[in-house]
Amino acid sequence: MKNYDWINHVKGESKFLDDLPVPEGTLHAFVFTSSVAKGKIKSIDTTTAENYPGINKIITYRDIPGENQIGTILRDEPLLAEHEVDFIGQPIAILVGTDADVVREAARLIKCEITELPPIVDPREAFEKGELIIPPQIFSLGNCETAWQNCAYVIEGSAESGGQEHLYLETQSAYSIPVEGGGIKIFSSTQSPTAVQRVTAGVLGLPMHKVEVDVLRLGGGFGGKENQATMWAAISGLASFILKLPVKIILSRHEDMMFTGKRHPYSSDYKIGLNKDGKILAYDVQFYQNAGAASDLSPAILERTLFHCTNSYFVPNVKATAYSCRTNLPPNTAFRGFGGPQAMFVFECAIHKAAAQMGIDASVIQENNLLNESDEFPYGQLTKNCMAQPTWYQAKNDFDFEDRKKAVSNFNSKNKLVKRGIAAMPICFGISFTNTMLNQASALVHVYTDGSVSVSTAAIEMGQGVNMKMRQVAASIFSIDISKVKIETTNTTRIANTSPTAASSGADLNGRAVEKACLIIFERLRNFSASILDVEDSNKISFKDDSVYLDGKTTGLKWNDLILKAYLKRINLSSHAHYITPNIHFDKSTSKGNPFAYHVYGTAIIEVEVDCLRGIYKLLSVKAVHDFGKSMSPVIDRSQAEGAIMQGIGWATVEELLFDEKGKYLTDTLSTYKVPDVHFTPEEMEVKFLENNTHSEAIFNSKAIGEPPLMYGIGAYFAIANAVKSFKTSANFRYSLPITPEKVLMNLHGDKLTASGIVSRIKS
Ligand code: MTE
Ligand code: LUZ
Ligand code: MOS
Repeated sequence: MKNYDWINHVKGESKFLDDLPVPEGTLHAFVFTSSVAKGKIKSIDTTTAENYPGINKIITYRDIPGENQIGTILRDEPLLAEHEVDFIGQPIAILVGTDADVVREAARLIKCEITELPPIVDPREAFEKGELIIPPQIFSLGNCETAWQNCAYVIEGSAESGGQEHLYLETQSAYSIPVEGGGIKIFSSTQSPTAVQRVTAGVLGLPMHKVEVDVLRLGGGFGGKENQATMWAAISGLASFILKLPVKIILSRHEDMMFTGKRHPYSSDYKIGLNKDGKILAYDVQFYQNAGAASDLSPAILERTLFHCTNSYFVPNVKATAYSCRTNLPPNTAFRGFGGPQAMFVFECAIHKAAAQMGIDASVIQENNLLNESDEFPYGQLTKNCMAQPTWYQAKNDFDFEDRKKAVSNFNSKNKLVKRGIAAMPICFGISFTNTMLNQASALVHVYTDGSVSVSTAAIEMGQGVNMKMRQVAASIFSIDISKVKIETTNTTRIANTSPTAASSGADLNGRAVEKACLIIFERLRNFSASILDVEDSNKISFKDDSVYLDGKTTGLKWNDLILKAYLKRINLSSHAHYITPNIHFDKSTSKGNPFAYHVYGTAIIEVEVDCLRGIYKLLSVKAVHDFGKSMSPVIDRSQAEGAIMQGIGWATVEELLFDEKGKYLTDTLSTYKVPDVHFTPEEMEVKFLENNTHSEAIFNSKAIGEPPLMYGIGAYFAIANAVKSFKTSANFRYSLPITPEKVLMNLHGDKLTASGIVSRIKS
């Protein structure tokens, strides 16, 4: 099943927000933002800017008719700064004018005096100063304190992981028009139309039914539009509401990179204990999350970090503590993996360091500790249909892991300046929003009198192919050709109270809702068919290939004719359905429960080659055995896996997000922030489907695919680290992700380079 969207993307025919035709007189908005990371606003003078030709209005917090608040989990983020600023790029005023250039030119004419205060950019410093977003969160299993004494090896260390820019192709954008009755309609590039609706209604002081949000598709979200599209939608909504005219805002790439939050950098300490056979007995870890200046989704991300602190391993004694630290960076936010990758990296560092001390390969410890059936996670859930070992052993066999390891060490013994490295990376990712309440979705299905079908859901199409999957569900329930099914825009008037399309659960949740809604109509049609065919038992009726069958034989009655007949007999051809994930619960007070519908597993093997003179490297191969369940669309799912792997490798290797001690991003352009390009992709990439999977929790026995494969990318870090170690066994580097060529060079020759004064800038 191909994804029809792709054809339109390639032809340039797909529409994105900025392609929507707008009425004449549409205004453009831009923001005047803080240039300092922490300070008190002394004065603001907008008169010169206001008189600039083409400017209609400059809006400050005083003009907000409702509440100046966009926080969702916690109410700690103003839409427009009032008296204080907390990060560079924080909006202070909105400029509205006749075109996109005019508002930007006028922004430079605003005079704002800010008394600078010392900012915090380091999460550990924030922790020390008591700047926590929420109280410390702890997950524990067994008893760590008493377990250490049974350990033959106890290894301690720390690990750093950097942020990551989402780099969705379509930048943050929104367009609002005033509608009759004092309401507004917002077109937004958001993963969460309901968040946009609720927050904008609050800002405007309107009931939610006066704010309609419509989303056609996103040019990528990757989590960056789960919460942070809301600010830009609220800005255009506010401007449009005040001026009673359509207002559009589209950020440039540079603005988007400067103003918006990223993946959270983490700084962590760990202690791991193993017995003499290499079984992990205890793990104690502290995570310091760099949350940025407001809570955004940080508490939920922090929690997912804890949920994934032992990756795909069984550890009987665990204590994991997590701190969400308030700093003066733009609020960090959801990013594919949602705190999971950060946690899994730390555990892999612990294994890697332990292996080095024990004089064995890390893969020995990995294999020795993989989750088994009915093992307990630190949050009390037991594994079920656990595929940690099946994926590991299939990868090991299919990709000749033992032979490849030998080939790598052979290569290394023969080559002096070029070294190879290999690493395995198993993953385990929990599927469901960890906030149980969010695991709901609904669908609205209409069958029109010509037999064509319209489907609305809460799912947002952002390139991941969810619309195609929804079409497949409807077409398959009705047994009609997929061309008869259309997926509508995601719209809060048609589908209310939507959860964000996130947590990889878009297809799972919305697919089930579509299935339910279609089945309701299907049952009506089956009963109706039975009545017109004069059959008593409607179970004898089935649908196949756009036709009605009786006892498995065709009746000559076509879908289109059936629908028209049903309409004439006043049969209801529309249905709405609501789905909730069954049997999930989580008690926040004890941090125990059954939060996930199921887990996704897999194992990747990554091989790299490092030029040990220059520190540069290339990816030779990435091979994974992934647990797809029974894929609904192997083409889409494979492409999701490959894309996620490259995004994960980018995070682990070349994507380095730097900021200075004054809270200013140093990498807010594409000339300073490196993302993997086509030349960087491995020469060989293979994603195999795990054989013999019997999983059956999600729609049509499929499994969520969006986020889990990103975490294979962590393996690239260790493959490179291993290559470096084989050049310089004494290399005793800090675990600091991403492992950029710069860091590789410093690990290889840092002592000499520093001594010769070549390097002053690079610290790690
Ligand atoms: N794939 C593309 N092409 N673009 C995206 O923005 N977002 C990812 C993933 N794959 C994304 C993507 C993220 S962060 C999530 S949570 C899932 O898609 C969301 O979609 P799903 O729930 O339908 O898998
Ligand atoms: N968003 C959220 C998420 O609100 N809760 C989650 O558990 C989650 N997980 C992954 C990505 N987004
Ligand atoms: Mo994805 S981080 O759940 O949007």
